Amino acid sequence: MIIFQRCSLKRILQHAQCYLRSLENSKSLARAFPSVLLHGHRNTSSVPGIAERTLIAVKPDGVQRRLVGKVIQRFEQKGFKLVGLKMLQVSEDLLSQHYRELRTKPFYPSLVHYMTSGPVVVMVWEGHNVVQTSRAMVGQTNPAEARPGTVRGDFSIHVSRNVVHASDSLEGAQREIQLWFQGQELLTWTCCNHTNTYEE
Ligand code: 3AN
Repeated sequence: MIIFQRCSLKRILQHAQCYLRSLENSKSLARAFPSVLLHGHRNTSSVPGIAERTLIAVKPDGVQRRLVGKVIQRFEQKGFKLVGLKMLQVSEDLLSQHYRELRTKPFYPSLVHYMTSGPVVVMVWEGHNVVQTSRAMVGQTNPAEARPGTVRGDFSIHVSRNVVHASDSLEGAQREIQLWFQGQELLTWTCCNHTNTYEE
């Protein structure tokens, strides 16, 4: 009887330890979730880098010229997935963080003036190699050098009014996404035509 009681007590203790371990695991998952949303580095698929994310913004000239739809259409047509979208009037503070590398450039004051002159539409797009591909889709910084077929090549003439912004590296994209978006503003959703975009 005493032996039986010891055995069942041992088993109860083992179950309790197992339960506590699973509780701890789910807590650490919950802690990781917001960062996963911001960085877009989940890998829920066998296709590597499928959840890569980048920041694309239609600047005030693009919004004024009613080019928002055309920019979105290009990214949708390509097959990338929209996971965040908003329109806002940018503050100088946000801009100075966004363009921190350009603060010492002679054109910086006019850049800030132009970027705060009207609303901006900012988006997060997701997909395989999206950072590099979207830079190619957007084209060279100077529209005079941007190839036809790119957004800047097709819709702009001068470097000071080049319609869109696209993150230039994976690290840059992560930094900019965190700067422009709150974690809960980014959605994780499944595209119904996923298998027509990627091979599983
Ligand atoms: P990109 O936007 O292609 O990453 P950056 O980061 O060098 O290029 O420049 C950021 C923004 O600053 C450009 N999109 C453009 O609006 C502006 N800019 C860059 N170079 C000049 C320049 N020489 N004169 C005026 N504006 C410029």
